[in-house]
Amino acid sequence: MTARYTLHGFFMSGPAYKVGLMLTLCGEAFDYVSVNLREGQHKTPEFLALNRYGQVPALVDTSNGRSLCQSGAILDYLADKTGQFGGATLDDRLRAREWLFWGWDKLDAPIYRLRAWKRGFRQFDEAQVAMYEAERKAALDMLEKWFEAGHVWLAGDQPTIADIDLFGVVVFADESGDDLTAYPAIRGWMDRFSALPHFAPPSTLLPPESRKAV
Ligand SMILES: N[C@@H](CCC(=O)N[C@@H](CS)C(=O)NCC(=O)O)C(=O)O
Repeated sequence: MTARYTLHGFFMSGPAYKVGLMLTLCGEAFDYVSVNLREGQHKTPEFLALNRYGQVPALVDTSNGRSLCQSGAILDYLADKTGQFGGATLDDRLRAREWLFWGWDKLDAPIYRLRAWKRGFRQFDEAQVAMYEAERKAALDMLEKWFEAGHVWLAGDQPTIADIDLFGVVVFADESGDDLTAYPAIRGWMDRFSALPHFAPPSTLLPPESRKAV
């Protein structure tokens, strides 16, 4: 089977998971190419031709030869191409994108960086760790308040790319610090999200090795 999309990612990458999650929730089978960050495969000329920033994920749309990078931009592109998860109304679309930009600013950095620090991939001094821990708490508090207020999803009454994007961060929260016991409303949203058709966790979507679409 020839898949329309090829995702280049790494098995531990949160941003690559977001893209794999979007594809799978949209019912799009995709070929997966494992880019070994530990061996520097993301800095080779071949990979830089796909993603000038030298980062995973990169997504190739074989129907038109486009290679796309930056997970938020890729989610936006896939929403456009599939007609799914973009937001039902203009207000929902705007709200979804507000959450995307907020996420990159406030949520992704502390959670991904603390996770990398805990796994020994990045080194921070005590003051930096304390700063990320405070940022992590502030961002999770913000999300908790949103769902505590009775919102079912982040933008409108259906899941959008905002939910996909932020789920792709919060799913790693327990690896970045305490589990989410103190955040029942976030956990409720995660349960709703995990019950969506075709949902798959990071371990299933991003294997350590490359694989063809099935
Ligand atoms: N803003 C980027 C972040 C991507 C990113 O941080 N990727 C990491 C892996 S999780 C990476 O490739 N790191 C290697 C590097 O930056 O050199 C996106 O959303 O795609």
